[in-house]
Amino acid sequence: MLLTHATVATMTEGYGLIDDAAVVTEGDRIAWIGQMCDLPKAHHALPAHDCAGRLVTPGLIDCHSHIVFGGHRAAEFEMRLNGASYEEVARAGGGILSTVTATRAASEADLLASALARADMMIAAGATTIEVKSGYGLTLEDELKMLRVARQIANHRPLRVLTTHLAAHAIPPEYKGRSDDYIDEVAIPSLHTAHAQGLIDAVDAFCEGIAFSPAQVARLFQAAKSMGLPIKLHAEQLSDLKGAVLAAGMGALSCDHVEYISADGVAAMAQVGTVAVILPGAFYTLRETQSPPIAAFRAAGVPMAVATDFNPGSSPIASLPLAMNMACTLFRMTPLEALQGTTVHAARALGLDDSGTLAPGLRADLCLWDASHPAELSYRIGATPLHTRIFGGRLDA
Ligand code: DI6
Ligand code: FE
Repeated sequence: MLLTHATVATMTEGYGLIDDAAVVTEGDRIAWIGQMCDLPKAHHALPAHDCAGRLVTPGLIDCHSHIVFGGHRAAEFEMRLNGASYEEVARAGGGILSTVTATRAASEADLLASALARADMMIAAGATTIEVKSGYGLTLEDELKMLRVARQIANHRPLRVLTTHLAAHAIPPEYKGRSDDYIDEVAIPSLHTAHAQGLIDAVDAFCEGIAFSPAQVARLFQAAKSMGLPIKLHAEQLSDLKGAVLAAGMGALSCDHVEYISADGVAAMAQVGTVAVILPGAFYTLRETQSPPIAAFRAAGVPMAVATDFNPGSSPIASLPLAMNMACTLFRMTPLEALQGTTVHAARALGLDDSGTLAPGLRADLCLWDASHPAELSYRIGATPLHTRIFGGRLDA
C-alpha cells in the first residue's frame, strides 16, 4: 500500500514531522517513508491512498488497561459523590472487590463480549495496541479465565493485545488478614500456570497500604524473573511505599501512577530507564490532588507514557486522546510529551521495539487524523478526529 500527501509525525525525534510525505507498507511492515518527491520509482505503481494532507501518526498504544471485568461501578461513583473516599469504599468491601464478585460470576463468553465492547471504544479513539491486565479474579481459575479472555480479544479485533498477570491486585475476602498466604497460594501459583499456558507477557502488582507490601511484591517479582517475565508495578498511587525503588531495582519496564513518588524513586527509575506511566484518568476520577512529579521525571530523563488505566472503579475512560488532554491540562505535560507517551514511550513500557515510531522495518500500525498538527490531538477535549486506521498494513473499514 502507498499513502500519499500525508503530514507524517514519525515520532523518531520529537514529532519527526515530514510534510507532503508518502508511506509505503509491505505486508505488516513499513517499507519506505519520506517526502513525496523522493519516493523511489519502484513504488510509483502501487495502489495509492490519498491522505489529502491529513496527519499520520503511529497507531496509539494503550500500555495500561483493565478492560476484562464483570459488572460496572456506577453505584460506587454515586457513593463517592455522597462523600466516601476511595479507601473507605475499598475497606467497606466495595471498590475492587465488588468487581471481583461480578467477574467470578461471569462466564468467559460474557467477559469477552463486554471486553470487546470496551476494546471497540479504544479502537475508535486511535488505539492499535493495548495492554490488558488480570486482577479481578483473585483465584487461580478466575485469574486464568480473565487472561484467556484477554488473549481472545486479538482473535476478534485487529488490535495487538499484550496481557499482564495482576493477581496481586487486591486481597480477596477469603484471604483477609492473610495476604502473605494469598501471595504464596494464589498469586505465585497462578503466575506459574499462566506462564506455562502462554497466557502472559508481563507481571504487575499493586503496591499499596490497601493491597500488597514491597516485601510481598518482591517475592512475586522474584518468581516472575525466574520465569524470564518482565515486571511492572502500580506504584505510589496513594502513598509512598518506595515501590518504584524496588521495581526499578529489579529492572522493571514501568512504574505506573507514581503520584506520590519521591526523589529516590525518580532517581532509581532514571538509572534503569524504567518508564513512568502517567494515568490522568484515575487522578481525575479520584479527584486526587497530588500530581505526579512531571518536572522531576523530565529533568531526570525518565521516559513518560500516558495510558487510560481503563477500569470500572478509578478510571472508566477509553480514549487515549482524552487521557493526553488530561495529562497536558492537569499535569502540564506538553502535547509532544503526551503523544510520545501514547506512542514511543508506551511501546517501551511494554517492551516493544517494533512499534511506537514510524520507520522502515517497523510495524505498519498507523492512524490518519483529521488534523494538520499533532498538538491538536492533545488540545481537543473529548473529540476523536480519527479518520482512518491501519493495523499491520491493513486498512480497517
Ligand atoms: N489502582 C487503580 O486505580 C485501579 N487498580 C489499581 O491498582 C483501581 C481498580 C478498581 O478500582 O477496580
Ligand atoms: Fe491500573
